[in-house]
Amino acid sequence: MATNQDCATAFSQIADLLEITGANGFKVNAYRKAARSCENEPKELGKLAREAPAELRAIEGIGESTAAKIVEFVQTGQIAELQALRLKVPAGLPLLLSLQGIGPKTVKLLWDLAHVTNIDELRASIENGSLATIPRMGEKAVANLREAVAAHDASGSQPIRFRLGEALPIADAVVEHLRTARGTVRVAFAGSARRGRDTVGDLDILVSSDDPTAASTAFLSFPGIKKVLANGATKCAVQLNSGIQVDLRIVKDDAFGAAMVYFTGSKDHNIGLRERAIARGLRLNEYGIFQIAKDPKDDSERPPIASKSEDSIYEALDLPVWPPELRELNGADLTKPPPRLIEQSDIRAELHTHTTASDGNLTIEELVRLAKSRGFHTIAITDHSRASAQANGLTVERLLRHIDAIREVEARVGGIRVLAGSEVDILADGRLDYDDETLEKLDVVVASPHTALRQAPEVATRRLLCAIRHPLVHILGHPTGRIIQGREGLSPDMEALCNAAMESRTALEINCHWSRLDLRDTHVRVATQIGCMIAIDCDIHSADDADNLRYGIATARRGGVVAADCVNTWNESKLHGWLASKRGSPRSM
Ligand code: DGT
Ligand code: CA
Ligand code: CA
Ligand code: ZN
Repeated sequence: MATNQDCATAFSQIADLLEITGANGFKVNAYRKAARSCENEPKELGKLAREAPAELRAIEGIGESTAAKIVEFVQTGQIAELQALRLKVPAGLPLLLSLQGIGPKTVKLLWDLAHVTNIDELRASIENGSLATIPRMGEKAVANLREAVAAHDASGSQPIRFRLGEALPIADAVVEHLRTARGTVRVAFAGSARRGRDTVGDLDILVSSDDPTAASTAFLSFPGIKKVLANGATKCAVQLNSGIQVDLRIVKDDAFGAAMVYFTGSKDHNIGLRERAIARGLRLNEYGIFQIAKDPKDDSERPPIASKSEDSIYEALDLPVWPPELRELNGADLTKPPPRLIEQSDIRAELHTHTTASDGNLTIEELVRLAKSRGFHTIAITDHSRASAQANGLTVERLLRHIDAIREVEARVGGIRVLAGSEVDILADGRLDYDDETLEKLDVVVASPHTALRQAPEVATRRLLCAIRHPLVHILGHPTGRIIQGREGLSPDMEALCNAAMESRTALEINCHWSRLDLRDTHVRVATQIGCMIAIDCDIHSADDADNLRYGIATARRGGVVAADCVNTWNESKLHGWLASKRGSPRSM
């Protein structure tokens, strides 16, 4: 079945091939836009194509022709235009697009003028010098291509992406390493890592320095480098033992802000900024914003209007400063002020944790002390229910004794509210794993799917709606059950879930573990647009898990969550008021 990602991939392949074959730019852009729309679309395109194809056209970026192609793809598994385009170009040519920094324009140039049709021919034409004789192929362009081929040879052809929780600690370590180097002024990471994407292709580190050689030497002394891919005056790239590539850019401190904007991306956001600049008679690049010279022959260096800080770049374009996590939305109106997004310091409660009673490795007391050390006013203990046998889920009898133990620790430790809860399995048919009489005894109920994660979307939607509407459930835990790079999980109708969650005042969880990040960013966006409540929880099994909060916060920010949307930011009385509203008689203090 064609997933949204499959549709997106097909459209961007069409766009690439059209561009390589010299098609009209409008057509190319229409397919690129359609690809991004498919990727960001929370509804299932396959389902729409089958059940309500007319609705496809209502999606921003999907027109008559692209809508028809989605239907064709869903019905036949193929798109005739894509097949036809593939026949028009040599088979090895599209693979050149997988080289870093090589777009369809370059591929077209290589094919038209250098008669390069695959990577081997490209490598040969660089080495024998024939490429350098082609018009429009400057020394720098050839050097970039050489670097790209070398990177391809080093990493193999399969681009691997790293999960946010694997990549960010490395980014932090590289930044820290460079901070202490001689001559470095400002150091930061940019790219998709800064935008908080759930996976990143490579890390992009930026450093400003008066002494570029010292900066690159320091970078190349970072421990764990497997291979140096590039080593230039302003640009280095390495591959670490873990396989991740780290790009370093060295800039003058005056240009740090402009470079941060450029290398944070996303590419789409950069394009939006650049169009805005052009419309105002300005030029924007990684060095700054410049006035365009009136006389085209006047190419004297002028100082930029803005370049030192990111804020100054946005100000010069008369735009609000966009948080990195939102520099992604295609078709977003850049002039519309973005919301004041939630921050990690807004979090004051953790509502999803496991102790040694089920599959955690902390005791109740250790968890409570951990939460106190974070300054939280509330922590919920939510061990697994009995159906999660592999996780040592609690029988009703064990649960009742566990509640007593939780009350005892709360009284003994003091200074923090400790909630007796459960992470109750949502069974395949939507029933919960404990009966209502048992659930009523709990202060907080997180209901989560753990099994039957390959259900058809309609079945999954019905199942999760049961849990959301259950009057004793507070939070829907990791709603889709996806594991990034592990399993797809459920694909429920997110809009239906969010509408029901809104009505029943049930919160939808963003599970902070970097292998889950579930809800994912696009789902969170649907939730915030509908206005439903979000829980951001670490699903703590061991002390380290509490540090995953930053990944959940990044995902929340990408979805446009503001503090008030998130129950974990509420003060004690508001949070406990909501929890008690789903119980007949609130527990007396
Ligand atoms: P990744 O590494 O695949 O997860 O995604 P990014 O966004 O980190 O992409 P990367 O590492 O290729 O480039 C970092 C940023 O540099 C990117 O977000 C925007 C900027 N950039 C790179 N290439 C281009 C380009 O051709 N045009 C524009 N406007 N910006 C670019
Ligand atoms: Ca990157
Ligand atoms: Ca990069
Ligand atoms: Zn769970």
